[in-house]
Amino acid sequence: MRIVVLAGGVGGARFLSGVRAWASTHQAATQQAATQQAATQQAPTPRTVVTAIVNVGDNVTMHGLRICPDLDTVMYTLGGGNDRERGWGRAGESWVVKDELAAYGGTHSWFGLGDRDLATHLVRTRMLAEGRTLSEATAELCRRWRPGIEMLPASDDHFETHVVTPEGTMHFQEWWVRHRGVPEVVRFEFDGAATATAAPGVLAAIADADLVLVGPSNPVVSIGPILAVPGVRDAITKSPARVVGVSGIIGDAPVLGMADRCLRAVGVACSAAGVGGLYGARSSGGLLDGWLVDTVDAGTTVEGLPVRAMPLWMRDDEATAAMVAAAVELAAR
Ligand code: GDP
Ligand code: FO1
Ligand code: CA
Repeated sequence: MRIVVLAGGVGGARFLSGVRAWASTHQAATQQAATQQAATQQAPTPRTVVTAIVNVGDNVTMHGLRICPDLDTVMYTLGGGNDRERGWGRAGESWVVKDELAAYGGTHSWFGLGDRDLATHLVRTRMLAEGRTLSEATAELCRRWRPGIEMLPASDDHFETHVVTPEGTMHFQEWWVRHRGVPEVVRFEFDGAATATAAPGVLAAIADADLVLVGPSNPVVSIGPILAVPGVRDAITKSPARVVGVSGIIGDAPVLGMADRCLRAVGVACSAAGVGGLYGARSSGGLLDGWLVDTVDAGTTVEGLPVRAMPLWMRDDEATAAMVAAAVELAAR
């Protein structure tokens, strides 16, 4: 079974951890079934493969270093090296370089680059300067972290989320981290989206998938930029795979982050119904074949879309794997 997951940072990473857990259980069950059938004993057991297509819109250059927050969050989380409280960055981090930069009165001291995290950006930036692609740099970094899934940046090309505010346009990180998401958002722009192409393997993974999962990541600034990479949305709508989405909004609020502010900016209600409607039913030109909402949102309807309610709090891998199992069931309907 081939599963493709669209993912942003913290929410995407937690969801992927549960997908990986579900896949490992599913693989073991498939293996057991195969060995019980003497006739198929010789044939190789089909593998359960998980491919994450990760948002690159948050990527930013600071101090000449290329920083990819969502890729790193997914990589550190699945590799067991993330800071669980902050969600982003490394566990056991120290901040000597950040303090030293601040002592110089650095212009970018509002962005917290930890000492351990810096090594990742140094390796990536060196590879990019040598002419390697972001996909290649990501694969190299994953040789250390062994996330247990295939991690693909949505695009290797220049692609950045910018925020248009009444005071001017700024990078997404400047809006969210430097200005704490306070400036009013006129609109989000995906700089580079017109000419970017999907990274190697992205469109093929979607075309070959049995199931595409749209994680509970921020629909506007995590999933939105992935779908804005030319060819990606089209590949999903044309894929023979079923497409099931998971709501990151429970009740009338996101579990964490700024999705409420982002949804307001695009005129969509901050609710499971609002986000389900934004993605839309594939049967009527949208993206999804099924939509998972939390039990508090039971009764949610989205035109043309089967909706199932179940607990959507990703407390641990077990709870998240149960969400994945429900998505698989919904896809089989
Ligand atoms: P970011 O890039 O770090 O902002 O992370 P993502 O975009 O991948 O994920 C953020 C989204 O994940 C937010 O809208 C959250 O509401 C959602 N999220 C985080 N934890 C949970 C959870 O336990 N359950 C659900 N359903 N959504 C969650
Ligand atoms: N988020 C913050 O709120 N403050 C920071 O100083 C900060 C630094 C940072 C450094 C590396 C990295 O990979 C992520 C970092 N983040 C920080 C998170 C980043 O802004 C994320 O893109 C957002 O949380 C939304 O995805
Ligand atoms: Ca993000």
